[in-house]
Amino acid sequence: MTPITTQTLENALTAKLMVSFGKTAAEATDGEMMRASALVLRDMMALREVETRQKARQQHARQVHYLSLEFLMGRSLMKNAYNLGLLPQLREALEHLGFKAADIFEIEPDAALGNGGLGRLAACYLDSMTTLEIPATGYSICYELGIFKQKIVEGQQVELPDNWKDLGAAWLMPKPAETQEVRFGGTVREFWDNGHLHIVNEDATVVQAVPCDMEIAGYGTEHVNVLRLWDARSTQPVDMSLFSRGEYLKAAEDEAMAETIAKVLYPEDNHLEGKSLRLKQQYFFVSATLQSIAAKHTELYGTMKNFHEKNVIQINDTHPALVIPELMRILIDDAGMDWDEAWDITTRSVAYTNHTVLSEALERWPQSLVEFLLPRVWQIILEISRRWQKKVEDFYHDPKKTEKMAIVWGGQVRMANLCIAGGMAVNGVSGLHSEILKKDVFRDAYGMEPWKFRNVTNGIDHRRWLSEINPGLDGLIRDLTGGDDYLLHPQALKKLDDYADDASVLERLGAIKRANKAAFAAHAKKTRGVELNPDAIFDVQVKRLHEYKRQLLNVLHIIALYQKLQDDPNAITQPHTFLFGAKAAPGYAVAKRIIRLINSLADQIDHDPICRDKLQVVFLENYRVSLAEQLMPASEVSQQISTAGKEASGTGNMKFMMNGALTVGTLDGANVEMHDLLGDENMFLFGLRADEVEQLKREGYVPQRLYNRDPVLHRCLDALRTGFRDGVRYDDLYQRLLFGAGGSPADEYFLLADFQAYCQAEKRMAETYRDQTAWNRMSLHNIARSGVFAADRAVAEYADNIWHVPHK
Ligand code: 26V
Repeated sequence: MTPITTQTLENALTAKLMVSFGKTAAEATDGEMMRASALVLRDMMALREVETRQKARQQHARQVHYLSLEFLMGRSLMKNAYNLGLLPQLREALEHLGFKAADIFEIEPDAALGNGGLGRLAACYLDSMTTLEIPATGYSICYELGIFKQKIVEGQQVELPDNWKDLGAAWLMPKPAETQEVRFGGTVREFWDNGHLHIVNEDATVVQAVPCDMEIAGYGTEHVNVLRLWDARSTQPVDMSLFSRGEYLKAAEDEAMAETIAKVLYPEDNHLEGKSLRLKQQYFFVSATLQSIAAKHTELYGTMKNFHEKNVIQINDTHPALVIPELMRILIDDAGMDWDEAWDITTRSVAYTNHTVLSEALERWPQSLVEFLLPRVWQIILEISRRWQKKVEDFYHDPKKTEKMAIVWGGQVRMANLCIAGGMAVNGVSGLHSEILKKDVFRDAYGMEPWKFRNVTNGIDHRRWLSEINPGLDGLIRDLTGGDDYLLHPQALKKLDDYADDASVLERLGAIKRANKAAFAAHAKKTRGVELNPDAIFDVQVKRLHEYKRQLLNVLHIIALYQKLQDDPNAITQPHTFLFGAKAAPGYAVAKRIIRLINSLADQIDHDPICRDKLQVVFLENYRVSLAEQLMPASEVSQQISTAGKEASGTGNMKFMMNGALTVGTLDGANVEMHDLLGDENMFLFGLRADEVEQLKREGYVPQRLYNRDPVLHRCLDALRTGFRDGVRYDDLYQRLLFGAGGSPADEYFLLADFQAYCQAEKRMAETYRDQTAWNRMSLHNIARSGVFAADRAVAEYADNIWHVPHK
């Protein structure tokens, strides 16, 4: 392939501006230039995608289909230019044409079609699947509105709609010719025709699913995959002739249903609300996806009998679990197979990843809703459930186990059990999490079918999360490892360990961090008007707000520090800045209270002259992928302080580590694996272990005792009740911790139990920080050992152990 020069790119941009917007470069706005850039790159990727697809077809390669209700893609312009090897040329071309490249990158909205970890993981995996040259497709919904934009008004979260498509749609290629029809409701009718039994869904509401494809370029390869996002449309515009036939209302209803399905991403994370629209979304995208896969497969092979040989369907949590009965439906009703053959194919095609052990997040749907909305799928689920139950009974002869493992029980459909029954593999996302699945959450299923259970520890796209966003560190790595080998072989980062005693390297590493902090401070000043001291420790907790993630524990420690400072203004010598970023699910009242508390505390400290140049708290509004990209390179301390056993893996922890931040954390999720690599000496570990948490729960945990015994804790909890200078009191949070409320037990997540240990860990951290050489050495070891947390490694494990597909 001939390399693309700045000049070629410049010409392409000029032409694109002209053709698509009727503008010259001099007339175009930043937004138009961003879209023109996207279109130019999209054209290049589209060509390669056709070639990739043709090659896979010729080779009859096995295809991976990655189904997820969420893909938290973030911005794509810099990423695609980077992967296509065009970033320097694009920058130059933009500047030549009179634009500031940084402004063009900055104007792109995040494609925020996800809540947090689960959605971002899917985005990282698309990059790796493509880079590893795996023929893979991602599938999701083309939500009109992504995760809400967060504003903080008088300390409180306000949600605004995230209209990302105005500029973001430049990446999308509608493929109306590949539209699928998805049917809801109606009745199931069986009839015989010429000796064949036919099953049809009559009087159903039909919604059209129109694919909008987003091209995904890999790094260092011509391979291009696709993220297929389904848009919902009504079958036809409301037809007035239906009116006279009394069908007008039905038509109007269909249109209303179609319009709402792809409207908005559900903003709950780790909490299920059994809303019928959510179930419609799930079936809509599952059915459209499977029909399109089946159509392509049949076109190529003329049969569905070898479906499992040529396709593997990975489902991201249980949200796409309806693939199991839907594939059964297609194989039985459309392809004419009998039950056993269809079941054999289905159970060799689908694999399930679990991402949470929180019981409130395990999906259960009311049977009445499934029955009403998806009558044929319901019949199939019932039959799957009946057969599974018989198998369990025959194996265990234990009614308790029968109940626990049931798919349909007590008027509910339990999606996780459906996935275990209908899948060939079930995996957790970190070593600890996968063990908990086997020992606890899915214990009985593991006892019956142990071969299905695996672990694949999560990983992140290290090209985006290190090389692209942290050019200073990327430069150092290239110098020390002798080039850019680490981009495709992340384990090459290990070589950095050799420089642990090289003073000049450690100093350079420190200088890079200092420059990144200054850059972040400048960005924060410009975009939010907050003043950050780049000489303070940047101590960061950014993630969704949830009680189990224990942002409140972080707050309690800061209150303790603040009170210490009241007693002795010289208690802190090293300036310390605590940064928070977190969205709360709109219906999660406690989470919203904690956001308000962080803002109350920030305001209090801000207005107290004692704290000047010593202590600062900042709540960063609207935390999202593009903000994380600014923040990770500037962070020094990574707060990963969830109650042990609750965080399935975490992936933010990996991003911090790769950018040289040191972790203050519990032995939870992938922190355990980080600790295995780093040892006690390179991270600040504290708190109860997962088994100790369980033991304490069994023995009876009484947080009040700790409150009565520990005067520091006592005083800091009392501060919640007294409230802050803004006049807001947090008696509700105090009550929750000491007495429990609304059905949840006192201090459900063991903050008080870990409080002292946490304060000590923070103290050790701050003391270590005084010795910058020691700090930088620890930081270097963190970067050096972060290679295993590359998504390339994780995807290769999926490919080898679950999908059985070859890869680069
Ligand atoms: C559940 C629900 C329930 C219905 C409404 C929408 C919704 C959205 C998400 C979820 C489950 C979220 C589970 C999740 O995000 N888990 C996170 O997955 C990360 C990637 O594996 C992992 O690093 C985090 O530890 C885990 O919390």
